[in-house]
Amino acid sequence: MLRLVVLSVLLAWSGAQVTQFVGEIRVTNVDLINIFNHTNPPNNRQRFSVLAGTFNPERAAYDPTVVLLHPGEQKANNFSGYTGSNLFNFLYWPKEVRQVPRSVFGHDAILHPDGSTTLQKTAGSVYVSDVRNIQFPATYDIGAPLIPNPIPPSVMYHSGVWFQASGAIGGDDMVTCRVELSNTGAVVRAELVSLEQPLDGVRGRWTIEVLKENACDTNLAYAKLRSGGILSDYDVVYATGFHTRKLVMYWTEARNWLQDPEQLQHRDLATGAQFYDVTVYDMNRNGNPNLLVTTAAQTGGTVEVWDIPNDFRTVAQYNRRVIASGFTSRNGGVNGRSPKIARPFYPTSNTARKPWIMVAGGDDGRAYYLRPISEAVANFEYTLVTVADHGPNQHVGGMAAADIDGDGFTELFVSVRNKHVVEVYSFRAELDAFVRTN
Ligand SMILES: [Ca+2]
Ligand SMILES: [Ca+2]
Ligand SMILES: [Ca+2]
Repeated sequence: MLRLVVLSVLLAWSGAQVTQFVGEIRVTNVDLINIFNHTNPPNNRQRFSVLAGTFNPERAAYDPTVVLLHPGEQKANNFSGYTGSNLFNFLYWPKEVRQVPRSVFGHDAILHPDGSTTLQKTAGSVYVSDVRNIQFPATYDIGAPLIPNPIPPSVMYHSGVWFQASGAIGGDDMVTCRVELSNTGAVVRAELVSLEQPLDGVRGRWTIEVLKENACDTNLAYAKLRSGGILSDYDVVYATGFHTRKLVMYWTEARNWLQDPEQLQHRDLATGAQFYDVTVYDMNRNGNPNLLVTTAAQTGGTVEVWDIPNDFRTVAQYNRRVIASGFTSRNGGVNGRSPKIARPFYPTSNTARKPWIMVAGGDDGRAYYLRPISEAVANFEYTLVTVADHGPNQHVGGMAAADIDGDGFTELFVSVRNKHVVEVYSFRAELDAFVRTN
């Protein structure tokens, strides 16, 4: 009897809305968003900015990347009169516009992978902006082929990861997936490729190499993992195939990825679903990394947490666990998919607990978070809480989280494409009391 009472209290609490709407920022055609973390900010309100990719449904129109500079300075005004500025204009549907780790170039930089499969925007590439001064970025096309092709390539890039793929030439290299689709949406080619950094860095000519055919096409996550193999640790890449319908891992038994491509190994972890997002993070705080994965679907999309076994190469020992399901498009079209991204975050400055998970519902028009119901490492139950519901025919493609004003409570950013806004929500003080005492 006591147990039942406790449970019902917990459910009532966990269903309670602990975010409050702060304001919205106008960004035309906003899609995926990510946080930019400034080096040595003068104060906490200038620590973060937000990077946004955009998608204009007009044929052949460019889609800029937009930066929302220091939104922490605008929170007290509820972002009234505040807008972003274009970082780079000449893009076709930039996807995961992200900060490049500072170790790659020794200074701040931003990656813009682009390319659409329709609307005369199929000439995708990979761009990097040198943002030592973010107000005056210098942008380079690192995906351009060594020999210029009179026919623009028809290819779409989504994301990218950085690591020392080749030790032959100094500097970290990029590994990414790219895809070409036919007019009917069939996969023409889906490739895992490397972009090797030249000696003169971002300004130089990058070497592009196709590492695997019939590979991935969307997101990637990098992890350095130990195993019982020849090497003490391995550079491992997990990648999703939204179009190729699989979740794949790649590693090499050679000393580095580009030394001997014949030794590049791959295993399909799962097939048959439209795998969209993948992140490597220790979701249950047991010291072992997990995969946080989404499958996007017209009906029945999922958020999943996988266990990576001690020897990451043993496919049979991966434990796949659906933690939220039933995501369903409400856009009325055959191409509607839900959910899109799912990423770990902390609702307060207390990071000594399990992370929560933000979930962008995509074509279901909603933004959510998943809250763990227990800190026990063996418990993977979460409560799904709706942060915002924009109704049918809206697209919530991206979410991002950071404590932009340094008050200890995280802000959630939600991109609503058809309304052309990024909404901002804050976690409230009531939450802190709950997190502290449980
Ligand atoms: Ca290198
Ligand atoms: Ca774990
Ligand atoms: Ca805050």
